[in-house]
Amino acid sequence: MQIGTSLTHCLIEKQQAHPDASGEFTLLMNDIVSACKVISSYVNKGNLIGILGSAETENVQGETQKKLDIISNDVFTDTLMQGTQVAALASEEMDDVYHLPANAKRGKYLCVYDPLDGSSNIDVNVTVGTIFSVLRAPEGVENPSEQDFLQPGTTQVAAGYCIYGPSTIMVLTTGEGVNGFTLDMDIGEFKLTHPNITIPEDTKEFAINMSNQRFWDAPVKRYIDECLIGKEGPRGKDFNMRWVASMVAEVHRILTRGGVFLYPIDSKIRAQGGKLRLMYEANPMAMIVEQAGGMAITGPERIMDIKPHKLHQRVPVILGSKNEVQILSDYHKA
Ligand code: P6P
Repeated sequence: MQIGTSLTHCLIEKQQAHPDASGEFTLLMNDIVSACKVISSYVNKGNLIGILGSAETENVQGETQKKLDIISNDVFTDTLMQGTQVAALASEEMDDVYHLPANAKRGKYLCVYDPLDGSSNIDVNVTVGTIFSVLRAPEGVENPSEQDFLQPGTTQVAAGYCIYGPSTIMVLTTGEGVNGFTLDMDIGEFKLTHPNITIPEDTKEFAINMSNQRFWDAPVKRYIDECLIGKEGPRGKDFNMRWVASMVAEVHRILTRGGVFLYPIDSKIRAQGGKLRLMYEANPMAMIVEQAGGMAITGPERIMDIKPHKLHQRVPVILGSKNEVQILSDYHKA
């Protein structure tokens, strides 16, 4: 596909490449794209329309919700429900599975999403994004249950994110590589700008919240210490560090120029299993990273092999440039 091709054209071309395709997935993707365009518009307007700040409510994570968290969740949920391609929905911002109204037409997919990841940054105008994962719904089930969502990452039909930064960029994989599309806001169209994204296998850049250093387990301590020693040490090169506190921004940087992102288990969050959520942060990002030639693990195991046991389950996340993540994998096995 040529640079500048519209996302709509690319989706239809992909459908045509699968003769048995019904067009339902294309419709679902179109709904996701529409929802992200609306969220992008709200994010870009921010305080101009008084939607920044906290909503004085908490989500299931116990996190204070931003007004834009709720607005983004409503936009994504309503757009997909009305698009008739899903049988149920789940979101970081909703405690339970969202069941469609009794008279609503059901589709053959499930979608689980973080409608505005990194939203703690929204009030300080730092990049945020929407993360989504598409799964198959069970056949003949009117209202899929939480159990129906608890599929390992390897079963994802598609995964993607829309990053609301200096540009709004939709990054998407359906299991055949990763492509990025930039929103041309003058005409409201996403255009192919990043075809066949590939993560460099090596890097000199790591991303971790260093304030948690005293809580880390030995393998992560060892790896970060070696990065900080630099070229005089066993890694033989100096490293740079980044931490945006917005996973979408970190992953997008890694897709663009390489790097390794770590939100590992530590003694402070061990009881809850980790910080990031498996179903709508770790799994979709892991599919994208693997499809771009990178690696995504919890430390001891591949993220996409995990059999989920609850909808808002948290896991440790280490992902990025394959050769660096492999070192961390080896350290967890040592
Ligand atoms: P901390 C945002 O809240 C998020 O879920 C990820 O996007 C981000 O990587 C992480 O949490 C930031 O966590 O502990 O640095 O605020």
